Amino acid sequence: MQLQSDILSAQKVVILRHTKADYDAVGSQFGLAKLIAEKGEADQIIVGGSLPLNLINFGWETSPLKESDFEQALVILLDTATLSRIDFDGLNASVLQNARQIIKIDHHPVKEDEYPENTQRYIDTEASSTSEVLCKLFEINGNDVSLELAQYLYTGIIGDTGNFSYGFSSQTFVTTAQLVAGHDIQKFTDINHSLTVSSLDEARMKGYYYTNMQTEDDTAWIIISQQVLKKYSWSAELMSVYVNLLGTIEGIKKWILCIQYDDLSWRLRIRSQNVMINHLAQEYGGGGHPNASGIILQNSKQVEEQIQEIIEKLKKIK
Ligand SMILES: [Mn+2]
Repeated sequence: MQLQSDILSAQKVVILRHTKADYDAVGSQFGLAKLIAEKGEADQIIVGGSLPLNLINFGWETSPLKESDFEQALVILLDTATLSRIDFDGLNASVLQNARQIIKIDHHPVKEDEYPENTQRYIDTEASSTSEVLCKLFEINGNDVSLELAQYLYTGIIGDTGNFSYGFSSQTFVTTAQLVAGHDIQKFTDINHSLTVSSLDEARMKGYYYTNMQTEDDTAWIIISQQVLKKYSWSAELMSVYVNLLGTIEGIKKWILCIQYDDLSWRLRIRSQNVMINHLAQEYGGGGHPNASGIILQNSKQVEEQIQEIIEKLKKIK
């Protein structure tokens, strides 16, 4: 097929994916880079985008992007429904104007993707993950590729299916079986394990959530001040990663994390299972999606009262 040969014959390739990268974003990105390195002709393969704190220790690496990277390049955009979510590493999407060719590969269904008109799209909404899309597109067989390549794509598949607990089809198993063929299976079970373990510090953060969260009916909340963060030397940013732990308690349908940053301002993250909570965020100058919204409150004498007021209002949302 033309698409595969365009990718494998390109001399200069830039591979990007969405911001707040997850395992599929990064797994498909590095998996494709490795595939091009092993089977393609490129002498320049550029892999960009910042990595979230919880993925940094996973052995992935990206390089800072420059505008000149895009000149005459084949740019491949992975796992990202809309262009505005692409991680250009601080650059503007206008750098795409210098690209020789643009290809989008994804598994998310979307009507309007904002991508440039000349973008070639390959979207397989039946696939569990972009990593699975790549496996199918290139008919990847583990016997013909390195262990490292197979591990990247495997990580993407188990990332988006939560270790095969949702969002997969029978084809996902066929594709995955072919992907791991010929390699020591222990190298893949090691990945399953590494995705479920956390550092001692992270485990203690989660423990803090479970110990200190409060609940009433279907609402859960936790308030974490700078005082607490300083006491344990935790960052507000990393601590916020676990906001959805509040939603893992039986019967909880909406929850809020109120956390204080270094500059003493408060970020309130409101989440819900199926009730709409964004109007509450809007009421306080915040915003977001129906099930995930945020509010920023500057530090003041009234801030604690304000937080309590917001929690009370959240409890009443049905
Ligand atoms: Mn994905």
